[in-house]
Amino acid sequence: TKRRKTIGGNWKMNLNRKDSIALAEKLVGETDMQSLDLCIYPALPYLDTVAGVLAEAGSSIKLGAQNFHGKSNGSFTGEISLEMLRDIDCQTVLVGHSERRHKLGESDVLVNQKLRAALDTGFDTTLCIGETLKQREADQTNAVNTAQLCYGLAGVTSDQLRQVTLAYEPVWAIGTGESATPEDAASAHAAIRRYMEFAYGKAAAAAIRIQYGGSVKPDNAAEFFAQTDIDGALVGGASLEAEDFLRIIQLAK
Ligand code: G2H
Repeated sequence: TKRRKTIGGNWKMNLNRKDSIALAEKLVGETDMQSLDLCIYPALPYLDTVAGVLAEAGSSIKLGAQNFHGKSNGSFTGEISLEMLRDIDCQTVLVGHSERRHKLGESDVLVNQKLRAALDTGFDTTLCIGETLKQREADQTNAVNTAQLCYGLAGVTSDQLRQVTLAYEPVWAIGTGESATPEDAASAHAAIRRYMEFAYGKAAAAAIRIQYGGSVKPDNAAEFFAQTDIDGALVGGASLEAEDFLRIIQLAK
């Protein structure tokens, strides 16, 4: 099966208003999106501003939110709803990023609630999964990924699965400069696809896209993209510099 590659730029809690605009402007100028899907995830306060940059350029880069609350409105001080995100032309969201699981205490149950709320509201959703160093050393990589998929996707129908992209991000490789070897990543991706086949059948497993994430850079991206089960990347650090990110996009084409 030929799957269209998909690249995400997760800006995390970085860049101010001016730098967010500047980066978005550089990206819209230079991306031809015929052959892949591209999405950027600016910090929440600048989503609307970046949406303006994308709209003005008629860009097909998708706007994504790094976080959101699953309820549509109400007394949830400090939270932002999917309806609000849709109102500012945000089309896609991240769920289950390891930083939210491990630094901000998001459980599998919460990840599942958020994922289903996003799918029900019509958002495309990237579900992130991945093992910690301790779990990898205990040979639990595939067991952890399978459990996170099983909990994360509970109640998600085959129809809804078309709105889902997966991102495999080994926690020990995130922002550490330490990336998994392409072979390690490929074997985790293959196991993830096997689980998806078990859960949703052959066709759905062949169609779903699995991004790799964790210190992807211009000089290692090509090796990841060359693996059959790796369908793109979720890029953090290297998405903050237009030149690096554009290089990675180029390599995915
Ligand atoms: C993994 C990745 C983007 P980085 O979190 O989600 O970040 O490329 O900085 O490791």
